[in-house]
Amino acid sequence: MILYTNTTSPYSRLVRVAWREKGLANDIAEQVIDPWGGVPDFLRANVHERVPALMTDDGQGISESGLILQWLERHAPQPALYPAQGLGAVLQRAASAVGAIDVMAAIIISRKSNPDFDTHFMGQKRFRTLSAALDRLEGDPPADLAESADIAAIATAVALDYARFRFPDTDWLGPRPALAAWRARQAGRASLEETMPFE
Ligand SMILES: N[C@@H](CCC(=O)N[C@@H](CS)C(=O)NCC(=O)O)C(=O)O
Repeated sequence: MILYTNTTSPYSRLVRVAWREKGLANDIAEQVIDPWGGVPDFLRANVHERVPALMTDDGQGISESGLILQWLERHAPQPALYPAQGLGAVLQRAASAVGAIDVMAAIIISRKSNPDFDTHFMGQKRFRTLSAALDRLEGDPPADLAESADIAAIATAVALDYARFRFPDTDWLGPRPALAAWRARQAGRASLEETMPFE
């Protein structure tokens, strides 16, 4: 199996962390590519030319991080990304975290076509909802990865690290002590350490 990825993409990191938490890191070849570079094998895996994209051993090209995670959960059910017990609460937290990732990615992309995006009313909405999502997680943080390596915990770690990576001038965790303590407890987790974003 090949996972097309890059070193900055938070969507790719969701999949890369989940893969490691399931103990399958050796079952997959990660290929770092430039999604703007027209790499032919990658285009076969994802017609939309975005990372992550998975090419399975039987030649199925699966893109969209959420769909790849569904495939992964069937392929290796434990530890569960979507645990049967408390599923609603896990998905509610995951929605806040994945939504925060979407908002940050939207800001980065929108800045490319509109340098004033941050002050545009759409930009202001994006930053407002990003803060609201983190506030919600502050009030109801996920379980630690050591307890439950579920989609809420993985997505929260990816969102917090992406916020620090892309928006380093903002103190995201200072005003959110519960989330700060939560992230500190995940320090040293191999799945996170091996996938920290870098340019
Ligand atoms: N909804 C997709 C989003 C994937 C995505 O936007 N990936 C970005 C990198 S973070 C990308 O490849 N961008 C290249 C492009 O937009 O052409 C997912 O969940 O996988």
